[in-house]
Parts: sequence; structure tokens; C-alpha cells
Amino acid sequence: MGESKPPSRDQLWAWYRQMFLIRRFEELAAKAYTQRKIMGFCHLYIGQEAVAVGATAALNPADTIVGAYRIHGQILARGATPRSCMAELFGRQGGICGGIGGSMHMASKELNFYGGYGIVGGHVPLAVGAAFASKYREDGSLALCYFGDGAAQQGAVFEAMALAQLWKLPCIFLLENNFYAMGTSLERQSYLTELQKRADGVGMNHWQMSGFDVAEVYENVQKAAEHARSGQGPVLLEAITYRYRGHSMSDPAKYRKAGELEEKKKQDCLSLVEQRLTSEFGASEADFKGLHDEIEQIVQDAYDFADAAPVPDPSRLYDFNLVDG
Ligand SMILES: Cc1ncc(C[n+]2csc(CCOP(=O)(O)OP(=O)(O)O)c2C)c(N)n1
Ligand SMILES: [Mg+2]
Repeated sequence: MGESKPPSRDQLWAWYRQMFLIRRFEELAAKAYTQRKIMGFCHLYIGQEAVAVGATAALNPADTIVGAYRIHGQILARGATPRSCMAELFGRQGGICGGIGGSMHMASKELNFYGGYGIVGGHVPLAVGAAFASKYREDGSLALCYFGDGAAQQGAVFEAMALAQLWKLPCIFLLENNFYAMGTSLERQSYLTELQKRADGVGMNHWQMSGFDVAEVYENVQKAAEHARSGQGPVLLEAITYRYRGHSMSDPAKYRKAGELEEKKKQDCLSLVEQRLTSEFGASEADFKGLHDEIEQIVQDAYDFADAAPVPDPSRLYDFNLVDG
């Protein structure tokens, strides 16, 4: 594996822009939720932005990405438009799944992004299926699967990893360890808290990285991708991360230890890149303000678009049923 170069100014700005877009998109979604523009479940990605942005940047468009339900940031990082994502949240036409899926269901064939699974851990075997397809077709693509620390406790995940390793499938298991599964902290759900070591049980390569540092995520996913594509088999990559908000919009997150959130925010992914852009590349306050203003307009436009869009035609209600009638 070659030594990776430090990111350029343009690369850092592009990542910062995407992470800031996701942050503001999610904050506006939270507001829309309190305004009852968005109903039902809504799981925000705030705090974890560097994982999706760094990981996606290290992949090719032909690679498959599979996600669970904390998915808005992951599909935005893949290039979905803020309009299509916000309209999906609002349950409107123009949504990325026609407004029929909602927060937990955002998928796009064009983006090779198959997401939106509410069954914790249930999506991981599907990613292994996609990785099998990559190997079968010999097209050089791979599959990356995001899943959480809670999902890591599911039997299906272990089985999926075992098969992927046995068949040396081109798959990256990207475990986003944010230390909570709903209100249950990691040490209350798992004896083993260094979750990457789960891969030892199937003989799979594994390592850990900071999920706060977008450049570190990029570099590590690149290494994992190189490994997976070369036929050496899958990798379990554990990203240490944290979600700032509750599990979903209905969770006030009272289970955190006092001061924990403030401590984690010291490694905020946006602040880290701001510091780097400033110290290494002389970025000014005006530079940041210009970008922030631009993103503000983009997310407000997404909100306005979603708010003005019609609800899906009721005649489509049964379109996606397995059984007619
Ligand atoms: C099979 C199954 N069990 C339980 C639930 C309820 N549930 C929804 S999300 C969640 C926590 C999952 O946590 P994690 O995998 O760490 O993901 P995070 O929410 O932190 O992104 C649970 C237990 C579910 N949806 N599916
Ligand atoms: Mg979790």
C-alpha cells in the first residue's frame, strides 16, 4: 500500500463544504420537525459528518454503498441533492424516493446507494450480496456498508462478515461507533468495547480510526478499499465518532454522562478542518463566511422546495407492494 499524500487545499475545502452542508441540512431538518413539516422517525447525523464525507471521497461512483437509517448525511455525501433529500423528509413529490420512503428510506440506483433499513443490522448481509456481485462480475467495484455499534451486536452481522471473509469479497464494513444504541451505552451492550476486534472471530483484517478527522477517514477507507479490491478480502474499519443529538427527534438524550457531549465537541469535525485550513492554507474569516452564506442559501432552497412540493399522488399508495391488490 502506497503512502498517502496530505490533502490539498482544494480537497480540504471540498470536504469542509460537504460536511458543513450536511450539518446545516440536519439542523434545518430538526427545525422542520418541530414545525411538524416532517413526521415520524428522523435520525440526524450531526457530529458524524466526517465519516460519510471522508469515506465517500475514497470510493468510486461504481461502488455500492449500503446504509441503515441514520442516512441523510450518507446519501448527501454521495451526491444526492439537498432538495431531493429534504422533499423525502417532508414526504413530498421530488423526494429521492418519491416522498414515499421518508427519513429512514433514501436510496438511489444512479448513485449506487442502497439505504434505508430500520431493522438494526439487517442491511449488512445485503452489502455482502452486493460485494458478491462485484466479485462475480469482476468489475473492480466494492461494497461499503455503514453500521452502528448497536448493529454490531446482531448475529446477522457476524454471519455476513464470516461469509465475506470466507469468499474474500470486496467489502468494507464501516462500523460507526458513536457509543450508543438508542439510550444504551456501549459498555452496557457489549463486553468487548473495542468493536473492531469482532473481526478476529472470522479472521478478517480490521483497524480503528478517528471518525472526527475527515482526512484520516479518507486515508483509511482508501487503504481498506485497496485491500478489498486487490482480492485480499474484506476489512472491518471502526470509526470512533459521536452523535450530538438524541437517537431520534423524540429522544432528549438524558442518558449521557455530564460533560460528555461538550468533551466530544472539542474534536468537532468542522472545527478540525477550520483549524487546518486556517493554519496550513491561510483561510480567512471572509472565506468561511462566503461558504457559510452559500450553504445557507442551498439548504433554505431545499426547505422551500420541499415545502412547496405536492404530496405523492394517492394512486401510488400500492405501487411498491409485493402482492397486487
Ligand atoms: C432488530 C432491531 N432491534 C431493535 C431495533 C430498535 N432500534 C432502532 S435503532 C437502535 C439502535 C441501533 O444503534 P446503532 O447500531 O449503534 O446505530 P446508531 O443509532 O447509533 O446510528 C435500536 C435498538 C430495531 N430497529 N431493529
Ligand atoms: Mg450507535
